[in-house]
Amino acid sequence: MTTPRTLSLDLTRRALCAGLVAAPFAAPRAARASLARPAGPVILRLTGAIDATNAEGAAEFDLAMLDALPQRETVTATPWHEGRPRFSGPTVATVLEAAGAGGSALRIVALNDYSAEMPMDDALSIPVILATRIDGQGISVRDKGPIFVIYPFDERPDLFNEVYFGRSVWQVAGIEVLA
Ligand SMILES: Nc1nc2c(c(=O)[nH]1)N[C@H]1C(S)=C(S)[C@@H](COP(=O)(O)O)O[C@H]1N2
Ligand SMILES: [Mo]
Repeated sequence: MTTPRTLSLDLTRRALCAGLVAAPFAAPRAARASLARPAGPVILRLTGAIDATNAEGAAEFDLAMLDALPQRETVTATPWHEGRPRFSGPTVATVLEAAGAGGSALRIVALNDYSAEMPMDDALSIPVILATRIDGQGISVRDKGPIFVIYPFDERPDLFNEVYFGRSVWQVAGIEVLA
């Protein structure tokens, strides 16, 4: 018969074992996180606080890799487009997950070296899209592509203001995950 004392000892031993077993496996998890290597031109480069890399200190994505992630779309007006186009692409959160990212904020960097800081909370609580398509068509650099940060303004009219316009980086080339 199991007395309360031996039960608690048993639980303690199990907790210790779990800890001892879990610890060595927890650390290499990052290294094991797999991220395919891009076959085509790299259009997005994540750096900083990321676990999954496929280049020196970076997680690089070509268009096919971004297309392979779950897609989100939103139909919305923006200050930069006529009418209400349909924007589609992976969400910022999806891309962060693919790169095993964890941090407090993101620095979104554009081809022209403009950059804006996005609080991690935006990525976690708003389906912000890294749009790779407008009405199903790829976005040329001339049209502020290949990636345009799109907040779902029509779904969330409260976001339609300068704070979020400033975070709506176009010609996105990189995301630095800030610890
Ligand atoms: N690539 C890039 N994205 C950018 C900017 C920029 O200069 N370059 N400016 C940002 C800021 S601060 C704002 S308010 C809006 C400005 O858009 P507008 O220049 O069309 O008014 O875009 C944002 N996205
Ligand atoms: Mo701005």
